[in-house]
This record gives sequence, C-alpha cells and structure tokens, in this order.
Amino acid sequence: MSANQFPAGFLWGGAVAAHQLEGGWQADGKGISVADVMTAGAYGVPREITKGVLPGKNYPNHEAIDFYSHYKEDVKLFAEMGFKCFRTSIAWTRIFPNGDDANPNEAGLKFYDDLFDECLKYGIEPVITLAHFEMPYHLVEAYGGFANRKCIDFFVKFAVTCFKRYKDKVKYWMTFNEIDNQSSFNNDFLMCTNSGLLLDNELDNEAQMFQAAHYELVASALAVKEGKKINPDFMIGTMINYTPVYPATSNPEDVLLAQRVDQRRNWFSDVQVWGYYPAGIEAYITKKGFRPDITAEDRIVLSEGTVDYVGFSYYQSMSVSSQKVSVDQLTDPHEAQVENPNLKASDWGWPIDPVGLRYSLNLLTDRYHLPLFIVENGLGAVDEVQADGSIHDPYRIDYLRAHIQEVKKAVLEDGVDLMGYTPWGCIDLVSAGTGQMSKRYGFIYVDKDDEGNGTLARSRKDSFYWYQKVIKTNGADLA
Ligand code: P53
Repeated sequence: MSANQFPAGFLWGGAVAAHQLEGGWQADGKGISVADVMTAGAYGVPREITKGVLPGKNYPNHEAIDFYSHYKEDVKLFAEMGFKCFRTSIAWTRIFPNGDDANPNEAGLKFYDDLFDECLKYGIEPVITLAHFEMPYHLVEAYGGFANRKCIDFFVKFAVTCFKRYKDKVKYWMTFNEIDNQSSFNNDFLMCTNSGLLLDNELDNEAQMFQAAHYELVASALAVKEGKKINPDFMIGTMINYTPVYPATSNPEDVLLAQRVDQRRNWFSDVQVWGYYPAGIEAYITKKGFRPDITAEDRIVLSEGTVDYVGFSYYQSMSVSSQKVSVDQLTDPHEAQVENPNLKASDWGWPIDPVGLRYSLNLLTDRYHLPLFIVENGLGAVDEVQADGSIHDPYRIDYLRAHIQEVKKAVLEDGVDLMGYTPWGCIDLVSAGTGQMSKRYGFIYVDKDDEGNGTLARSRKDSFYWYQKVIKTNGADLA
C-alpha cells in the first residue's frame, strides 16, 4: 500500500434506494409505499402527498428508472467501474405489501436474492438499508405510521425476515435511513418519509416526532439484537444525515446555539450508539411537557441493541445565528439557519463544503469511537447530452474530488477509521426531495425526463471513467 492510497479493503462503491430507482411499483405483488403516493415537485415546489394513488397525477417513483428489469445491465456497469460494494435498500412493500401481512411475499424475496447474487458474482458486497423512505402506505392509513407502537413489531418482523433470508449474502446493514431528518418536525415530506406521519395541525408536531422517533429507535435496537442472533458477523449501523453546525460568528451566543442545534439534530444516533438518551434531550422533553411513551423495558432494549458502525450521508453544513432565534427559544433547528457567505451552493441551493466533511469525520470519531461509513455524498446537477451522445460533467468530478481529498486527509492523517465511500445516486434516479429526474447525481446517465419521457437507455458520463480510475488506484489518483 502506498502512503497515498486508502487502506486495503476500503469499500468504494455507490448508493441508491429501492423506491428511487426500481420502479415496478406493482410488480410481483408489491404493495403501495409512502413513496408511491408522492407526486413530482421541483426546486422550491414541495411534492404533494396524496391520499392513496389518484388518477391523473405524476408519481415519478412508480416507474423510476425501471431498475427492477434493468438490474443486470446496471450491476454490470457498476462492476465495470470497479465497485467493491453497492448500497441499496429493500423495498418493505415487496416483502410485506401491506406491512401487517401474516407471511412475506416470496416473489419480492426472490428479487433481492437475484439482485444480491448478481452483485456477488462480480465481487460487489451489498450494503443494505432496511427502511429507506418506503414504509407500506397501509401502515400509515391504518395505524398512523410510527406514531403507533404496533409498527415496532411490523418493522422487526420485516427486518428478521430479511436477515434470515440473506444472512449468507449480506453482511452490512442499516436500519433506518437518515433517522435524524425528523428533527425537521414541521416538514411534511421528511416526517412522512421517515416515520409515516401525516402531520395533523391539531397535534404538536414536535411531540409526535419524539414519540415516533422513540418507537423507531426501539424497533432499530430490537432489529440489531435479533440480527446478531441470526448472524453474529453482521455489521449493523445507524444511518444519519450528518450536517455539521457552524456558529455564524464567534459571538458566544452563536456558539452556544450551534451546539444546541447539533444536540437537537444528533440525539438519534446518540441513542443508537450509546444505548441511552443524552441528558440534554431528556431535559428538553421534560421542559416542553411532552410525555412520550418510553417504558423501562424500552430503555433496556435500547441499551442492548447498539449499533456496530456509523453510516451517514454528507451533503452540506449549516450555519446558525442567534439573531434568528435564541438558545432558549429554539424548537425546530432549521429556524436558526442562515446562509454561510463562505460557501457556494448547488443549483438546488445546497451549500458545497468539502472541508466540512473532514470536520464531520473527526467529530463523529470523537463522539462515537466507532468505524464510520460515508454512505451518501454527491452533487445534484443538470446534465446535457452532446450530439455524439457523450456527457461532460466536470462539475460533478470537481465536487467529488474535493470531497475525497478531504476524506483522504481524515483517514491518512487524522486517524479516522472509515469503512468505505458510496457516492449517492451512482446511476441517475428520482430525487427524493423534489421527485425530479433532472436533479442528477449519477456516473451513469439514464434517458428520462421530469415528465416521464425517455428510452431509459443507460450511458457513461465522463465522471464514470474518472471514478473508475479513483477506484483502480485505491484513491491515489484523483486527477
Ligand atoms: P435529493 C434531503 C431531502 C430529502 C432527502 O437528496 C435527503 C436529503 C438530504 O439530507 O436525503 C438523502 O434526492 C436521501 C436520499 C436522497 C439524497 O439525500 O433530494 O437519503 O434518498 O435522494 C439526495 O437531492
């Protein structure tokens, strides 16, 4: 190993989620998920969450890029890039179409057997998220999503079914995708995708969030406990959207506020890693007068089902100012946010901050003392296809290079224990936040537009060849 390379066995790869690429929303017995009732939005235009699937609406996840039929071709392209791992999720509704079914759907289980076999054939290790924004819609309608304790059992049954079926094919798991995104408890989209909550203005959104999140944390811990019995070699991680919080100035009020926003965003993984609630969150829940149903037995489960590693997505940092809200008035962390004048933003307004990734890797190492795994990072951008079919995406290469350079310093100089790096949307797919196809992240272009037109043909962007070289040299050559 040269001093300029990543450690041997470093898991280079790419990441996606079932609902954003598979399509086949009703294929082979699949049920309707929360993603199937979300229409297409745009930058600044939220996706509508409809009451069931309504005629005449554009639901981009129904077909997505039809990975369900194209997966062999796509995995072959991942292998050509040299992927060591591939992160995807298992659509809960392929396995339990309604969520509360007595028995799993064999055709759904079979699809993932075939997909994982196809990966393993090329030496690509599957990295699997159990719940990535695709809860069965029936659980939302009939039970109120994770506001209901019964959903713990439904999730654990789903998890155990997957663990048993794929125990010899999958080693790396994550329970809930970006479980901490619910800290934005006034955001309809994030609450529905994460916990199946349809916000009801009669109730306190924040109180509902604490309850739903608690049940998810218990479900996650139970899944970890059960998973370890099924295969002690499993590595089961948390998955958070890590967003480092900066004070807008060196004014101590801003510094204190930044710390508070960080506490309010990051207690989810604290519980999953430490096995107990941090004191600041216990105090806050008490101060607000919330009375979530947290039993003594739950607390034991949390302490027994801690995770093995910290998986996280990194897209951006956030800056906060006490001129917007004081520490003691803070509720929704995003109300404190201000623009950071030091950073440029993507076309979708996401600040670009590679140094923030090195900072995050160091912070998470100090906080958790566990191996880390960057399971999402990337730039959503518009790509243009040239007359000869080529796609030149230097902006994407620049973004990834700058981030990998910082990761390299964290690993080679700062002592961070990093398992791997899987850029988001390694093949173009439906954006979660906007439902657009035009917000592209891929190394592989897919011919489809926001209205759903296109041949679905796949082609290699310039970044495809660049990333292939990065993997081949184990991170030595980033040029
Ligand atoms: P998109 C924000 C909003 C929605 C999902 O996002 C998000 C985030 C990032 O904090 O999370 C992840 O597609 C998510 C993926 C998603 C990706 O970010 O809105 O895990 O499902 O596609 C990128 O550009």
